[in-house]
Amino acid sequence: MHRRITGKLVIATHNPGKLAEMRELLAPYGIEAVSAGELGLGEPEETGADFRANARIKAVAAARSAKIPAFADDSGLVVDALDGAPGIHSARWAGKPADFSAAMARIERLLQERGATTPEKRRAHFVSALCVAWPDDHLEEVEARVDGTLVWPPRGTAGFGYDPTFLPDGHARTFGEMTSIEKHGLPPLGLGLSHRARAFVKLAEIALDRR
Ligand code: ITT
Repeated sequence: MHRRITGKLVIATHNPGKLAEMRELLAPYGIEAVSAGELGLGEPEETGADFRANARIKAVAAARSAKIPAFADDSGLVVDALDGAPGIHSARWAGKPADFSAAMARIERLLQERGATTPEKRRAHFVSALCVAWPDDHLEEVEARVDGTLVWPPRGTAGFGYDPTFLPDGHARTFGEMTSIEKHGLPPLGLGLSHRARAFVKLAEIALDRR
């Protein structure tokens, strides 16, 4: 049985770009959202083997500490020519403090080494696994992806992370050149464009009531 999300929710992320997007996605549903940072929650170690497992680790840890339902996203960029890297290690490739220019340059260097110079050889997708966990360990989990190609040099300053290098299929602008509304591509204007928005549309279907 699916469970509806009502009342207060902690957004279990320490990534400001994601936090902003997750708040925007929740906005039409009348959910009061507080962030893990505002509650002073720690960051659990992401020891899962895939996106879904890591989203679950983050949501369960936050729900148990905060004693209210928690919403987590685990996401990343999966590059075909790099055998799926950086994948679940997408944040780690940027180092600490995060330097995504360096991470995008590293991907480009590896693509060049493999002779991946045409769009067909530069296929990639973003994945987002979303998990909502309740303090009694009930879970709602969804996952989605968006396919595209990697451009070089990076284009645009909007968004976060690898956005400037990712050109979603069917579009002429990278995520870094889109407003957040375009990147989400949500109804009534669209059906969900980004990985996170597509996963969120699935979550809304099973667990959210529009205000
Ligand atoms: P939390 O675990 O605290 O949520 P994080 O940044 O460590 O933050 P992840 O482990 O899920 O999160 O790493 C995902 C990385 O993948 C993120 O840091 C970005 O580099 C990249 N990423 C995910 N979604 C993205 C998006 O919509 N646009 C650009 N890059 C994205």
